Amino acid sequence: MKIGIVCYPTFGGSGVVATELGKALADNGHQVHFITYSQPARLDFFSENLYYHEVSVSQYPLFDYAPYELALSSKMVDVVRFEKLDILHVHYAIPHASAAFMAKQILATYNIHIPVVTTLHGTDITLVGRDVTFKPVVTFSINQSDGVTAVSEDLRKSTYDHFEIKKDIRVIPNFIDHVRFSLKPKDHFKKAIAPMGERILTHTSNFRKVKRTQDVMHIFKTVLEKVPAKLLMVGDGPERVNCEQLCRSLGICEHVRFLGKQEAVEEILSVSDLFLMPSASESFGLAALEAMACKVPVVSSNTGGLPELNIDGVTGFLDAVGDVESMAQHAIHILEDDARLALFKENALKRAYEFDLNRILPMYEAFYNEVIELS
Ligand code: GMT
Repeated sequence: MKIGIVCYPTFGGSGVVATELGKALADNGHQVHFITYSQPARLDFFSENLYYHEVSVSQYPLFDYAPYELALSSKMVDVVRFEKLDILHVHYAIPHASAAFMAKQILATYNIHIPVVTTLHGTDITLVGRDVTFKPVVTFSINQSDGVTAVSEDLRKSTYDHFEIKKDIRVIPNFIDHVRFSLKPKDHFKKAIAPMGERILTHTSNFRKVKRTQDVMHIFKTVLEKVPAKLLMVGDGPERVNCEQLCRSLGICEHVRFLGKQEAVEEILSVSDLFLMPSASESFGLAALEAMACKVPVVSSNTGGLPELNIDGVTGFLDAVGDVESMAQHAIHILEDDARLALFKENALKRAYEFDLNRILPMYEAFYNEVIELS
């Protein structure tokens, strides 16, 4: 198949899933064309089946806001026509699904039919998409897509609950490439971070409000009272500065390292004993799956799609959003006993294998074929 993939080329979950999917499809012999405004973060190598088309928006003094969506539609038209694509797969509804609708209409004037698959990732439905400024367009463009997928049952339900959707939504969960995300021998790094054999807790995110990064600080402070530990905060974003300040006022800074954005997350996860994800909303929780694939149990909130990934009492624990006391007690329960920790680690890895790339990739391929046949 010749597949066009449209996504945000950033470190965000939807961009990561889109990029990893494209790479895996290319490895499986498909020709994959990425259409984005800059090179996707994890697409910095050559492969004969991978193509990258940059969307550039002309600046003009008249524009306070340059019309990116129009430039994107035009680029989709161009790539579909000249590369003879079989299908367009857009990740994150805003503005990709409506830009694809526009491209599809234009292509029809050239007698070209291009099926469009939209994958809903989370905040495009749960946060941004629900905003009245976007809702009518999001609803329309989802209904106009030839196929729609969501990354969890919960996101599927939430889409039906909050939008008037007539289309079937297929659940295809996030996946993990165990070749990249696996326990790596990084003992020297572990020693440097935790010289006295302290437990290492990790949080990775884009430090947006929805991630409740300050909860991570409160949880860690309570853990520290019972278990010698270190905390690694990976990533960057608007809440980082508040988090750093809280860390200082809680007096725990000597045990906390803010590492900023990191490429080799799997190496940091490889030295970790526990992953914290106290998010206010999380459609799936890809970062938690990445941790589990590196044999790291997860203490998370019980919101959104997290209960579909993290099994309470088995791969970690699930607590109500904001219940930092319970999250801390669960973290201590896992960390204070070597044998218990080892069991949780095994369980986390076993569960991660249920989301192995090789199990999920065929779901997308089958869905593309279905959509092409029916549209
Ligand atoms: O979590 C983020 O802030 C990034 C966001 C995105 O859209 O890029 O991630 C969403 O999509 C991921 C991939 O499908 C999911 O694993 C994340 O759970 C989801 N984030 C939220 O729902 C908050």
